[in-house]
Amino acid sequence: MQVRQITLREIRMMLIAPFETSFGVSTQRRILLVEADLDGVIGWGEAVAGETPYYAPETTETAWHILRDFIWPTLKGRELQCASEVWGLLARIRGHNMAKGGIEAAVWDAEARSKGLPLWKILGGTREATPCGVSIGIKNTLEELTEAVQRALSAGYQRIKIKIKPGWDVEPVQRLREKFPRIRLMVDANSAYRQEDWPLLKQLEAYYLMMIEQPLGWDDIYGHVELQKKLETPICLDECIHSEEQARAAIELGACRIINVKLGRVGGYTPARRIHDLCQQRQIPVWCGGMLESGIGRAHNIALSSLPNFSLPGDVAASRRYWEADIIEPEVEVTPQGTIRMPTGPGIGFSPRLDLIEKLTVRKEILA
Ligand code: OSB
Ligand code: MG
Repeated sequence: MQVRQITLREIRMMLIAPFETSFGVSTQRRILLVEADLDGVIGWGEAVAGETPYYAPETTETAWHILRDFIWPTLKGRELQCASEVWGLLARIRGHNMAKGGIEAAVWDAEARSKGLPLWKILGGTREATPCGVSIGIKNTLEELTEAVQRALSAGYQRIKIKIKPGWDVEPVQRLREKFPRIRLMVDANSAYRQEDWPLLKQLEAYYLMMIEQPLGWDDIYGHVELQKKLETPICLDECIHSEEQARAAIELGACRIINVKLGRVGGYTPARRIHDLCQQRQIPVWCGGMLESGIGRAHNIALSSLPNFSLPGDVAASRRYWEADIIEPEVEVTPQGTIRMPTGPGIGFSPRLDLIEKLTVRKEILA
């Protein structure tokens, strides 16, 4: 397959409701879509960088720059046997995993479409459906929080994750445990705590959480090793794991017992599958994280979640939790049992709604 052309597009999409984490509030997304033309077959990907560098170093702007000025010149006109070659070709570019993951995913989609097969099958997926959880942002009141949790449970979601930060941690968890003693509950701090806050995190252990996600610094493996020694609750790492090497270090050193895998954070399917395989060997369960993606990024998260060690419910939720109208057809739906079924069509198995995408586009560049 020859990489003939790529199209970059920035679309703007309003979230149904603002999403607050320890690092800020998101109301409108600036989403970078990547369309790759391989021998005339079009594949779609999403570079999942945020608007700000507060979760990870990349932003929508940096991803655009790296894709146009460094990734495109590397891939232009290349003959590829398969999409798994992309990661190696881009190895010279350090970091910028979200930019790499956006194009890599588009090439995988194109390869699967050209073979007429679902992407999840060519990835080696074995799960016909994936269990779903939700990620619930920081709310103004405990009442608002309990209502949001109740709605998610009524919709069937199998696991509830709430965002925490200093001042919004023990109380909300305690309240949820009173109201919902039996649910699968976890928290995500997005690096809002420091090692010396361990006694506070220890208090959370009274509420038997499934895991505590990324309590300490985004690059602090050692801090998590020390913290995990003090906690019985498993630590799950998100921000810290941006490569297979970081995953190996975290596992070998005991920094975590669970890993959240995000395609963008690790740079695409090739590193994501390696981390998946490593975790499987070491009996570390993984789950698929989310980045408030449009339907394109979400479709890729669904495909990734078909791999066998994605045994815990992910942050892969229905389109309607995020958007008034999603950019794919059909929209992502969650069954009353709280699962998403793997699609049966070729590629990502969802069709981009080109008319809607055009309307939402604020910037477009064709690289040929
Ligand atoms: O830490 O998992 C995270 C959203 C943006 C950035 C980081 C995170 C999140 C979420 C939302 O938790 C997951 C989703 O529903 O897409
Ligand atoms: Mg997280």
